[in-house]
Amino acid sequence: MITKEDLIAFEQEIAGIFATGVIRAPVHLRAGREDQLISIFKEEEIGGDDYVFGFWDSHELALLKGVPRQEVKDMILRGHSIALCFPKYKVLCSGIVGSLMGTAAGVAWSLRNRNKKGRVFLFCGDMSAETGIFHEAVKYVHNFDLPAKFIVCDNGVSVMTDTRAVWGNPDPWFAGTKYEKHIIYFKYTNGYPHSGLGKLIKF
Ligand SMILES: Cc1ncc(C[n+]2csc(CCOP(=O)(O)OP(=O)(O)O)c2C)c(N)n1
Repeated sequence: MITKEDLIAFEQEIAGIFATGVIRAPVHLRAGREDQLISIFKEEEIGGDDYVFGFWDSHELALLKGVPRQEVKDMILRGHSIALCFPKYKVLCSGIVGSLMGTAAGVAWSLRNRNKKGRVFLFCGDMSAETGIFHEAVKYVHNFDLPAKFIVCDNGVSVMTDTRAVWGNPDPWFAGTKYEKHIIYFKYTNGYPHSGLGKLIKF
């Protein structure tokens, strides 16, 4: 079982390697949400049959889903941090905002209609959760009661822009709606900059 210390140490190791300039691609590090992610994986009993969808900040998700540490590290060193994909472990990520919500709903629809085991868990940020495609995917999953949950990790910002100021509301759009049944929401403060280390790394 992956611990909080494992997740922190992994990100610290990647930060150290990134600082040397050997990873010639973007890396997004996260700190401060380890407890929440661990308890979501535990409480939801996310296992081998389940699909995990994530975005540019998915190192922790891959580790928690069971991808071996060395495999995650190798993939990052090869420049794929921003879009980690491990089909064998049902971990699929993309660096494009809003790109996977429809896919996640479609996979949930397919699992249901082919009587397959497994559920879908899509992890995204607070600004991603304000996109139209997120709303559509949640609506579809809700209306057909598909086996999918959307986990919104709210760090308050979209890169460096205040998400709530942009949308003119202190709460996410789904707060207090029927759609919350399919959404897990938590707040955290990221211990790293949005991308990289906040300083110029020369390759
Ligand atoms: C289509 C598209 N537009 C812009 C970007 C650049 N971009 C990457 S992450 C991000 C902010 C997303 O904010 P949020 O969903 O809150 O994610 P988090 O802060 O948790 O990383 C943006 C604008 C992108 N990756 N894809």
